[in-house]
Amino acid sequence: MANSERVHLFDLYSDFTGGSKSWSYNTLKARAVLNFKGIPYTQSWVCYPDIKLLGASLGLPPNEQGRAYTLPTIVHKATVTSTPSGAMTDSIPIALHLDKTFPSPPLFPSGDASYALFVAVAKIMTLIEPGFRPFIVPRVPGHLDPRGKQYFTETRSAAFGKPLAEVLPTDKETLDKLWKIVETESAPLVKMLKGKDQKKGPFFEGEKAGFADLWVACHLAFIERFDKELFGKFLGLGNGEIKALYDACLLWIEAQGEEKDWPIPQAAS
Ligand SMILES: N[C@@H](CCC(=O)N[C@@H](CS)C(=O)NCC(=O)O)C(=O)O
Repeated sequence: MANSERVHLFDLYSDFTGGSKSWSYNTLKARAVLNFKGIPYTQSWVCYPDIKLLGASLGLPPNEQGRAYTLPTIVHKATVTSTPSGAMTDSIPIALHLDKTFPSPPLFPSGDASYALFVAVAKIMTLIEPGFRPFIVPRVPGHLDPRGKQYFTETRSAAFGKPLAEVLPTDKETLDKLWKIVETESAPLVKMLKGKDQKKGPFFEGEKAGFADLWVACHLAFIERFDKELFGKFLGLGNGEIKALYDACLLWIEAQGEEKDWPIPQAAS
């Protein structure tokens, strides 16, 4: 049976517990799709410097853009044929593959229109992100294991061009400027969620949830894990539309697969 073997999800380690353990909006995207569709899966937690070794050990080709190996990665030998190990990586291709393999419920309930909606929502999230990223990224290392913490601090300090600790905004002018970005760029999302007169339901498509909803919820969860105050401000946007969306998606964000050890050769630290 093609689908009887469980999917395995590689997620990033954190010291958060229970439904909050998964924190990266990228890995959450794959997790949310598995949970949304009720696909049985196993999971294991990976330390940052081991992601590359994991990818190589699974025979994955390096990514063409960005870092060579990234999570989320899944293994599902029964349906992934692009690698002999049954591994594939990258959150959107994973979501599309799972949607094809496990069609119900659909990630795009109105077909092409839902896909177009997702593309627009994802673009809007990239516009909002500069408003919250500086609050979150500097707080990540405090929740990683020691090797992950060192790797993350080094690589992200290099990406920001200054020590990560100096990225966290503290002065009022910067705080106001960043919040203005959030308010301005999230206004279309609030408007879309509010809808016209008769709109019912907390999702972009009313009562039908889809990938666009999960996408936003994954970003909100990322903020929630590290900055409860900022998260509260997000939930207060509009007239509670964002809060209603998050609350309705929470079960798909928080659900967990069965823990399954997947040993990875250790990188030298
Ligand atoms: N486009 C990729 C991006 C994934 C990504 O950047 N993942 C990060 C974790 S949030 C990662 O694995 N980084 C590896 C590294 O920093 O070495 C996706 O959506 O899957």
